Amino acid sequence: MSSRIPSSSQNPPFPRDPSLPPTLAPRSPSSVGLPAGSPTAGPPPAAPGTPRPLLSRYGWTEEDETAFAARRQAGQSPARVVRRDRSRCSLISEHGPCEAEIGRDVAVDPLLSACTGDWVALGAPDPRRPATNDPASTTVILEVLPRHSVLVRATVSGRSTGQALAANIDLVLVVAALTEPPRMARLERLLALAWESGARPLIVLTKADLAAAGTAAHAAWLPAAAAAAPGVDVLTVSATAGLGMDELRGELAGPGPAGRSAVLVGPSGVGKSTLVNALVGTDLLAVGPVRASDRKGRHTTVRRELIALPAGGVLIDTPGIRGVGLWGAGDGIDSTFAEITELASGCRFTDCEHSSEPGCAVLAAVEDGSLPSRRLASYRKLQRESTWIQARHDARLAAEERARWKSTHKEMRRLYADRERQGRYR
Ligand SMILES: Nc1nc2c(ncn2[C@@H]2O[C@H](COP(=O)(O)OP(=O)(O)OP(=O)(O)O)[C@@H](O)[C@H]2O)c(=O)[nH]1
Ligand SMILES: [Mg+2]
Ligand SMILES: [Zn+2]
Repeated sequence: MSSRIPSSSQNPPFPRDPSLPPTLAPRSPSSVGLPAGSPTAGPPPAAPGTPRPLLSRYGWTEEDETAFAARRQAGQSPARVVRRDRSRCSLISEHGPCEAEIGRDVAVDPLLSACTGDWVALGAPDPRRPATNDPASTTVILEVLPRHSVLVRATVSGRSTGQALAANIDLVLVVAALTEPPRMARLERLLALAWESGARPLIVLTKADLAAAGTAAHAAWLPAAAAAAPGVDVLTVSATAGLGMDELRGELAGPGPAGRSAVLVGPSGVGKSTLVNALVGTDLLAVGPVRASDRKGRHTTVRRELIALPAGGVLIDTPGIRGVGLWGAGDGIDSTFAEITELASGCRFTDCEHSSEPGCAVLAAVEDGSLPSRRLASYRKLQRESTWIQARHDARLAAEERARWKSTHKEMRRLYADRERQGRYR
């Protein structure tokens, strides 16, 4: 299996030394940005239909390889985005880690442009661009391949567009610390985003060594998580004491040989990077202390980064979120509030808003105490936000469409005026 991977010290076969993060591995000209099939780019590409051994560790499957066949024939090669920095990405290619610029044909929209976890097609740079001495410029990202899932939030800048945070993930680990009181609304918001991504959410409660079973903090969390996230599994872990870590490892390794791709989301200081370090078995990522006064973190992690785990699977660490805006989370909200969606099917009106309509099964459930009114309020709040974001997005699209028409119109008028002038002077 590893026979296809060059075994020089610059290009170690997998499994690599876990202390060597993909992005910090030593690089040589032969491992940096060379298109597949070039004389110094390592072994010749395998026959179409054969997944690359290194890439399969990152989730590349036989089906992906088959779908890539035409691109491979055109001299392109697949790679996964480990980290995105402005106009370039750190990647894992079939020959090891490399870097590449994002090509001009890749969309600039933060929803569609390359993000951590994306699979991309690498190829020769645009012939229109002047050559440089930078080895990373020998290959560019030509295209972002279709995603099977993507975690999206509304952009922080308040522009009415979404921002892709992590792509091609199987699991969203919604992380919270047992040392803090449960915040149901935040949990519900993150779960709505997680469900909307197309991946499965999993709640991970950290720092179990500081709030062991039987303590008040621990006792408050489990019913809270169950109420905020019906049908979502909850794992209680301690990275420092090793509690629950085998279970987490098992979730990430998954049933298949490639393992699962997961992303960590949650506020600063809950121990996301500490979890990665514990799973990798070394201090790969920086971790920061929490403030003694309010136990808040200090936003130690500043980038989204994908890390391969020795026991299988890959994990994307993310900076702690301050606030996260919903983006197109209609179905995600329905999944998060599954019991309300279920009740709503019994409402008299199909478009019931569960506010004051007669024959509303949801209000009846609040009335008889089987549905907490807090839960309905939270559902309505997220619904309103989602509708508002959608309306703003639609308004932006409409404005862009108008602007496009205006400029086409202008262009046409200029064209007719030119023709008329030419006709007159002919
Ligand atoms: N006792 C104990 N402390 C932990 C555990 N996990 C994390 N910590 C501590 O919590 C603090 C924050 O951990 P980080 O891993 O930096 O948290 P983070 O979620 O990555 O934070 P940001 O990068 O700021 O988003 C550090 O002081 C860790 O040592 C744990 O299981 N038990
Ligand atoms: Mg961190
Ligand atoms: Zn209703």
